[in-house]
Amino acid sequence: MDNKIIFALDVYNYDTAIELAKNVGDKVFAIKVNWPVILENGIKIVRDLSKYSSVICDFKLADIDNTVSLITEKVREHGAYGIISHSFTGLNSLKAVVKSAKEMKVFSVVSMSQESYLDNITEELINTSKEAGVYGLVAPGNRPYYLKKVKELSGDLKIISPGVGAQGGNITEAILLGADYVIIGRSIYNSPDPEKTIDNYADSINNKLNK
Ligand code: O7E
Repeated sequence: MDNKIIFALDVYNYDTAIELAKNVGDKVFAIKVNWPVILENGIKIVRDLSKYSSVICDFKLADIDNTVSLITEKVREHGAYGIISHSFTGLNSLKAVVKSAKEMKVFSVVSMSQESYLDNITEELINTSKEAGVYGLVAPGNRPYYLKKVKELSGDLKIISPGVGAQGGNITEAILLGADYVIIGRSIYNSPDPEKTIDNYADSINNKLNK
């Protein structure tokens, strides 16, 4: 079984971030960074973290084409593996992200782990994402109805799913419903032994799926 976890590294402190990346980097598919670590340390931390794992920049881009292109180019310059964009901003904006990303993978949000207005337009968001040429979709691992719906409509696109652990979702259920990778933050970085916690998640997947 290949590695199914994307670690959401939502911490501020540089040393804490690097230490966690060092300890768990080879046990996860990728590390996802969001504003907490970037606002404190700047985009340069992406290069430092990339020594230990592929890095996905979760900036949930939502702006006009020129602005999202400028941000995407900067992220690419720092060696990120992937970037996350919203898709409600429409085809033009999302296409601009895909174009500027070049070899970087683009994931677009089509449904969130908490109820949102996206729930009314998930199907349109998937169609827009497909037309823009994204690599994958973000769909909730803790809301089975929406994850299933996204899986049914996603075609060949990868699905990455937050909401497992602290937000109540179950890792094996999310994978069985169609998540290719699950995004997990607090229940790993707040645990007394993050490495062991990841091993336990991996064991629960193996036990359930290899039966
Ligand atoms: O709840 P946690 O601590 O396991 O962290 C979940 C992470 O997933 C956190 O970084 C949060 O910003 C992100 N996330 C959601 O929780 N819900 C969503 O709908 C979308 C995301 C997300 O990661 O979107 C881009 C992939």
